[in-house]
Formats: sequence, structure tokens, C-alpha cells
Amino acid sequence: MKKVIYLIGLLAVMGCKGNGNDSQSTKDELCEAPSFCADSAYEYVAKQCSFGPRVMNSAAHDSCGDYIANTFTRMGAKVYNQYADSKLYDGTPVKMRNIVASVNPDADIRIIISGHWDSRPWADHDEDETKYHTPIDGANDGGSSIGIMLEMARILQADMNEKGDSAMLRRKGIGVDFICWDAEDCGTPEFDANHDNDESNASTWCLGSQYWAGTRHIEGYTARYGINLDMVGGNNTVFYKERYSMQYAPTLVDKVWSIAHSLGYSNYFNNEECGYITDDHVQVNLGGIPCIDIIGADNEGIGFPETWHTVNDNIQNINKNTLKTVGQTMLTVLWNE
Ligand code: AHN
Ligand code: ZN
Repeated sequence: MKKVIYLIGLLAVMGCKGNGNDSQSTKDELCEAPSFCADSAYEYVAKQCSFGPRVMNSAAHDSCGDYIANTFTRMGAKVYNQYADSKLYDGTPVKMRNIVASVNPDADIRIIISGHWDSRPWADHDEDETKYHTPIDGANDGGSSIGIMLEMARILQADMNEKGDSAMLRRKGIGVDFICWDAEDCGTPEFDANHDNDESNASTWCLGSQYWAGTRHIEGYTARYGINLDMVGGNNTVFYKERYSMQYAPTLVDKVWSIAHSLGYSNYFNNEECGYITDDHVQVNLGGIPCIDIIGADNEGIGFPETWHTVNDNIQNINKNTLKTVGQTMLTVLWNE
């Protein structure tokens, strides 16, 4: 008898609460996540930009790193800092800081949501040659990912504080690790002779995640899977199924895309595949954790967003609808884990 009651109790607890709209059959199978606030995420992006370009070895970089770490801490996350030394493509020594913010740190099941927080030291893709050596704000390229992650952490804090069934993370025994990579965007600039040498070029990107793949923030750390976000706040954005993600974690790609489609975001999440993109998710995969990349492409041009590696990658070109699309999709993925 006790066993029966226990089973019924378990079913009730495992059930999906707050799945409001019975009439929409596509949504019926999904647990409804809390609403992601794009205004709030936008403010986090603007705040990062207000420090100036987040280029390694600069005061703006260091202050913004503190801001990111402190904001996650204020939201109740446990923050780990990984400081390391590395070298740019030309041998320049740089100080890096990966920031890992753990929500529900004691839970056994870990999910990584990541993105880079540094910004590119050069606008080497700008149409104006005289801007090639100007560091960029990286509102979209870097800032948007962290903006979404901070807003997710704000929502998860409320979830952790709620009692009983509504506390999704606690109820399911899931912990989320928001990993903010440093030194992603310092790959060989286009004005350098080595840029077209694919092999030597590839290793100059993603220095923070390269370091983490070898040395975790906690010894022996692993996760169920990871989702890396990159350029997730621009105009005219579309997300193609990236080739490394399809190679390492195809079921996760399909799951995320199908959730996005159920939420009505099929204009953003395109089922076609794009090419192989060197990004931080590759390092997570090489470290043995399946990880996909949600990386913005330009809906109107071909390839990366129009503002990519130009001085126009600033707060004026951040689109709240794109932030909402990705943020809401990420929350819904977690709520349906
Ligand atoms: C390369 O261009 C090799 N990778 C793109 C990764 C990236 C740069 N994401 C944002 N900025
Ligand atoms: Zn970039």
C-alpha cells in the first residue's frame, strides 16, 4: 500500500506544472517554462558594452569580468574563476579568465550553457580598412550570449527559491553551469599573412575553452551535455544546424530545434545544415561532453551576421526578439529535461 501511494506521489511531482494552454496540441507535450525577459537580457548586454571592448589585458576586460562574476553571485550562483596565461597568434602573452557560474551546484546531473565573454581586439572584417585595428564592443559577438545566460540565472534563482513542484531544478536534481569563456575571439586577424593557413589559424581561436578542456574548473567535472551560444542577439538572424554539432550531438541538435519550432520560432531555427564552425563547443566535445553550437548567421547575406567583426557590432544593433527567441528556447529545453 505504501508503495502505491509513493508511486502516485512521484507521478504527481514529476508531472508538468503550469502547462497552461490545453488547446494547442503542439505545446501540450512541452512543459511551459517561465517567461524569458528580453528587456532584462538586453540591459545585461548594454551593461557589458558600457565597460568598453572586453579585450584581454585591458582594464575594461577585467572590470567587466568582475561585473559578470558578481552578477552571477548576486543571483545565487556559485562562481568559479579559472585564471590562466596564454598567447595570441603573434605570441603576445595574455591573461585569461574563464568564469563558471553554477546553479544548484550539488546536483549530480549537470548541464552546460556557455558563451564567450571577451570581445574581438580587431574590427578586421570592417568595410573601412582604417578600422581594422579597432577593438569591437562585441554586443552580439559575445555580449548577447552572456546577456541571455545572466537572464536565465535570474529566472533560475527564482525557481530555486520556490518551494515544491515549481522548483524545477531541485525537483529534477539538475544543476546548470553557465560557462563564460574568455579569449574565444582572438583568432588570427584577416590582415595577418597566416590567416589563410587553416591549420595554424584554427588553434588561435577559443583559447579559454581549450584551456578548460584540459583543466576543468573542478577536477573530474563532467556534464550530460552542453549548449554554446554565439551571436544570439543580432538583426536578421537565423540559426542553421552547425556541422560539428551534428557530428558530435545530432539528437541534441534535433531536440533543441524541435522545441524552438514548437514555440513558434521556425523562422529563426532553420533545419538546414551550415558548414563546420570553429567555436568553443568543439573544445567541450573534444573534452568528452556532447555540445552543440547555436550560432547566428545572417538571414539576408551569406554566412556570419552583417556586423560580424566590424565596429557596428554594438548595442544599437541588438535585437530583443532574437534574444527572446534563444532565451525562451533555452529555458524550455531545461524545463523539459
Ligand atoms: C572562425 O571564424 C574560425 N570561427 C568563428 C567563431 C567565432 C568568431 N564566433 C564568433 N566570433
Ligand atoms: Zn567573433
